[in-house]
Order: sequence, then C-alpha cells, then structure tokens
Amino acid sequence: MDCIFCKIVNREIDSQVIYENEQVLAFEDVNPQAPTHILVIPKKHIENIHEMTADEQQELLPEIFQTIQQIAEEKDLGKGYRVVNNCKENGGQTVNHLHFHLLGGRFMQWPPG
Ligand code: DGP
Repeated sequence: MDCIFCKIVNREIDSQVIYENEQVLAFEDVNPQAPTHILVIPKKHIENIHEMTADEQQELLPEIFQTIQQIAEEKDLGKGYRVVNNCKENGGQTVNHLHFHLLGGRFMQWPPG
C-alpha cells in the first residue's frame, strides 16, 4: 500500500517522532500551521474517521485522545489548543490515513476556511 503515513510508521520515511506506543504514533507535521503542530495517528491503516469500525473506535480513540492530552501537557499548551480531523475530500483531507492535528502555541481563529 502506498501510504505516506504507513511509511512513517514503518520508518521508511523520516519524521520527528514525539511519542509512540503499540497502537499510536505522534510526529511533527512537515508543514506546520502553528508553533506546535503535531499529527497523532493510529499505526493501523484506517482511511479516515468515517471508515472506523465501532471496535476500532473503542480501541483507538481513547489512546489517541490520551496521547493528545499528554503531548499538550508536555508542550505547555495550558492556554488551549485545537484538535482537527479532516475527513475526505470536502473536509480537506489530503493524506488518506486517519490523523488528528494538534495545533497550539497561538490564538486560533474561527471559523476555519
Ligand atoms: P490533511 O490535510 O488533514 O490530510 O493533513 C495532512 C498533513 O500531513 C498536512 O498538514 C501535511 C502533513 N504531511 C504530509 N506529508 C507528510 C510527510 O511526509 N511527513 C510529515 N511529517 N507530515 C506530512
């Protein structure tokens, strides 16, 4: 499968890994949109949030959100941060491997474009 994020998981492509456990990987976004911009992904290839099965949701979402909380603590984002999931083409998804953006370190505007 030709998936950039699977290649990052398998260390076929370099990335700046922030955190890793058996199920989850967190790494720096290559094109940061904020002082902190980290992607948190399941290691398992799931296309997007809409394709997650109920079992995958139960198994992986707690891991993903605990990872986000932990990184936010480590990065001193006590003033707040934003978590973004882009789903499919109209949602702005460009990499078809489920990922959550953790953005912080500046004030976030609303609404998004
Ligand atoms: P999205 O538009 O939600 O699918 O976001 C994909 C993000 O992935 C985008 O912010 C840039 C990032 N990205 C794409 N290719 C690479 C890569 O090879 N390495 C890293 N670290 N990030 C990447």
